[in-house]
Formats: sequence, structure tokens, C-alpha cells
Amino acid sequence: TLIGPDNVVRSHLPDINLPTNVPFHQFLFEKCDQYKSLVAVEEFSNGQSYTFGQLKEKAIRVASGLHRLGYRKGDVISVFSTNHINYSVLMFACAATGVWFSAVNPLYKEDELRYQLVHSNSKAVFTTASFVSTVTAAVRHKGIQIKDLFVFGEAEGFRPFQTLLDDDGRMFPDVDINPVEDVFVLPYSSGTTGLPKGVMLTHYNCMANCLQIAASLHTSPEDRVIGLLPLFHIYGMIVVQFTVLLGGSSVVYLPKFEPETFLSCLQNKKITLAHLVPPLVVFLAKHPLVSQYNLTSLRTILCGAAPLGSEITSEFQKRFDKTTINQGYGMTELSPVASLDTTNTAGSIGHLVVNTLAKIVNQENQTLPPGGVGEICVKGPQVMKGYYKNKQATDEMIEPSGWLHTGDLGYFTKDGILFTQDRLKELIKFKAFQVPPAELEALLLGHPDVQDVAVLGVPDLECGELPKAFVVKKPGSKVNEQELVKYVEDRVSPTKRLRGGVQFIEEIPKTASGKILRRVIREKYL
Ligand code: AYL
Repeated sequence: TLIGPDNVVRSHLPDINLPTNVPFHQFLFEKCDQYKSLVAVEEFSNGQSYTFGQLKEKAIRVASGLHRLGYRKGDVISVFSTNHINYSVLMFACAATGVWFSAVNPLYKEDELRYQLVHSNSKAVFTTASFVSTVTAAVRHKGIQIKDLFVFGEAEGFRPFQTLLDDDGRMFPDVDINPVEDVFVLPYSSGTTGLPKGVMLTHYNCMANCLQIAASLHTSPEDRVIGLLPLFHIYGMIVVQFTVLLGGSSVVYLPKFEPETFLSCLQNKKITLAHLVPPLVVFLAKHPLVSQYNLTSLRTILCGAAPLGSEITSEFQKRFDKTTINQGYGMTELSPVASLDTTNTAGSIGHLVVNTLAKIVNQENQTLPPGGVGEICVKGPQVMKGYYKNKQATDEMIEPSGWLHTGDLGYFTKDGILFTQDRLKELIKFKAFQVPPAELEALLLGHPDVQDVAVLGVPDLECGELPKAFVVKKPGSKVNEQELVKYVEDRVSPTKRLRGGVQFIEEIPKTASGKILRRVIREKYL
């Protein structure tokens, strides 16, 4: 049995050895040497590619160039860009120099970008030519520490990334990295409550999760992976990008979703493994265009980051009867994968990945037996080091004994298979993108006509959830729904728009301490 006497569940697979003394770049470079002449990363739009050997060589040059410019272990850089092959080069280079890699959603507007740059103490921003105006606006502000602006390509006032690629590599530093302590990536997540926070993932966290995923999902040099999901999000960054390395496969990057390009890429590149999110599985299951393409190379789909309904899975299987569809579950704070469903059980998120434990707790933090519904807690090598500069939020999420409270509701069966049911936490997910209600609430409270506000997600078949605002107007105000929707739309990235609309109410139900009672709003108005 996978369930201990203490009702703690473990993986169905035996634990593997996870070395604690290997920095992430060493792990990467070993794979690059192993698969040297094979293509590692490629861009679908222009066919540009790097072999594993080139990826390492370029990463060494860029690391040397960064060191030459004064970048040292513990410095933070931010990347504000869509997917392309030099994104990967830069990530490898940061691992080697001990520089923290923070990634920003390239669709962010000026204020959203500025918040993350300031919060992360970033010393440099790397962007593409199409986003330089947002970057320029965001850094034109007191309290910004930015030293260098880099551009992939060319733009006035920005240092071309090419100058780093042209470095002779002689300043490649020999950095003393402690994989268990030293941070490699700093993605942002709102976690269970509040504003986005920097998630400190160490070299060990990232390597462990790559090896944990590989133990369930075997890849080989024959595999070609589609790199559509954005690299700024933990899913693209770790799961998509690094699965290529484990088995010497290659990843084909796309900068954004367009139906024809997506399908042509799957067909022409004979993609065998696609990491997707539920709306993309819906697209493949339902869209009429799909039948015009030959997608027989598609061996496996892994869907994660939001719940995938079992109706969609069956519809997908009707159209793709030779493709296996699996579900992954996890969160940014878990580097990100906790469990993978390879059994194709409807609605299930499967067995835990290796070296991982889970338990279900009730509100009193008592562990529940199989079938009991409560909060999913996870323990393992993939649990983040903590939130950057936020000990309180870290302590609220991770117990001293190492158990991380996910804020997700679920249960497990007698066979140790996990199911999620709902979210306990306030986070909204629009098409698997995080929408932190606290961020929209703070923004709306800044509107002169808004007295009080709560933002919740309303269920939507295609998008998962749509953010909706419940607003108490200031006395005498005549503000209407359209004005508030537009107000938000002008200030945030498209995924955070109030697509669920605005409803005016008399009062926001709150606890004595002022916490919004989201369940009460849900029961009363949704
Ligand atoms: P974040 N089913 C239901 N909810 C899910 C699932 C799932 N399969 N996966 C993630 N979530 C929700 O940080 C859940 O509420 O990371 C969780 O706490 O943006 C939250 O999303 C975390 O959101 C994989 C496995 C990606 C996991 C991931 C996690 C990336 C999402 C690919 O194969």
C-alpha cells in the first residue's frame, strides 16, 4: 500500500537518488556534452536552432559576458520576453554565474512590470524589440535599481544580447554554488493569498523536479516537444524547457498561440510530446481546423496548471485515439510538479512523483484518511526555499517540518491516487494563468468611485474562470460597469481583465478582522 499508518501517501514508484551537490548548470552541461550534436532548441517561425553543444558554448560566452559586466552570484536579472532560443541560453548562463533568473509575463503593462522589477531588485532587464517601450516606461521611475537594459535584437538605448553571445568566454567564472541553498530562479506567484511574490527555487529544487518528472515521463532523442507555453511561467520554464534535456529531445518554440501556426508546428515538426493547458486541449478536441492536419506523430499530451474535465478528455480521445493524455498537478512553489496522472483516470491528478509525500488535512490541520476531503499538503525536494523577502507568507505556507500547504482541496483513494476538487485559496485561474484577486482589488480601490470591492472567479467552460468584481459604490456615485471594466483593462495584462463583469452590491461581507468572506459572496451572488 502507498498509504502509511499516519495517512501519508507516497509515490507508486521507488525513490531515486537526488544528488544535493550538483549545481543546475553542471547538470545541464553534462546533458549538453552527452547529446552534443543533436538539436536542442529551435524556433518554428524562422528555423533558427542550437544543438546541445552550441547551447552550452553560447551559455559559457554569455556567462562570461555577464561576469565581465559585474554580475555576481545573488544578483537578480529579469526577462520580459516571449519564447525564443536565446531565452534558454540566458537561463543556462544565469545558472552558471549564480545570478537569479526572474521571469516576467511579456504581456504585462508598465505598472505590473515595474512592481516586479522593484520587488525583485533586478539589476538588468532583457527584452525583445517589440516590448522596449513598456520597459522604458517601467524603468523611468524612482526606486528602480536597473543598471543595464538588454535587447534580443536591436533597439536604441538597449545593449544587444549579441554582445554577450560574442564574448570570448574567458571570463567564465568558477562560482561556488551550494545547490540546496542558492537560488536559481525567481518566478512570481500569488500563492494562496495577496499580491504576487517571488518564489525562490534553488538549483536543487529545479534539478530534483526535472529528475522527478523524468522518472514518470520517459523521453528520448526521437522526441520533439512543442514550446508554446510561455517560458516566464514555471510550466514552460521547467517542465517544457527542461524535459528536452533529460532525454536529448528537442523543443520547438512559438512566441504565441495562433490556431494555424500551432497546428502547422505540430504537423510539420512531427511533434511527439505536447505540454498543454486545458483550453488548448479543448481546442484540439473541438476545433474544426484540427481535422485538416495530420497530427499522427503526437504520442503524448501532458495537461496541467488547471483542472481538465473528464468530458474533454473523452472528447479528445475520440479524435486522437492513439495519443495518450495525462494530467500534471503542481504549483510554482513546488518547482512545479507534485503529481502526474499516467493512468488516464477521469478527473484524477494521479500518483505522486518520486521522492514526494502528500497528506490531506482538515481545518484543524488533522490528517485525514483516504476519501476525506481537505487541503492537499506536499513534502519533497521540490518544495521552494521560500518567498523572497517575505518570511511571514513563507511560514504561513510551509510548516517547520517541511509540509507545504497548497491551498487546493482534494482527496486520495485507497490506492493512493490524488483527486482535486476545488480551490480553498482565493487565486483565480483564467486559461491557467494566475489572476490574483488582491491585485485587482487594490487597483479598483484606487478608483475614485469605488468604496469597497471583492474579486472572484466565475466558472467558464472554455477559460476555466473569469474574474468578476463585486463593487460597493461611493455614496452618490454614478459609475457603471463599462467604466470599471475599461479602467482595469487599461492597466493590466489581458489575462486579468474583468471578463466576468462587475456587479454592484450594498456591502462586502467580511470577518471581524476585515478579511473578505469569499464563500459568502459565492453562495449569495454566484
Ligand atoms: P501555478 N488540476 C487542478 N488544478 C490545478 C492543476 C490540475 N492538474 N494543476 C495546477 N492547478 C492549480 O503556480 C492549483 O490550484 O502553477 C494549483 O495550486 O500557476 C495552482 O493551479 C498552481 O498554479 C504540470 C504540473 C504545470 C503542474 C504544473 C503547475 C503549474 C501551475 C505542469 O505537468
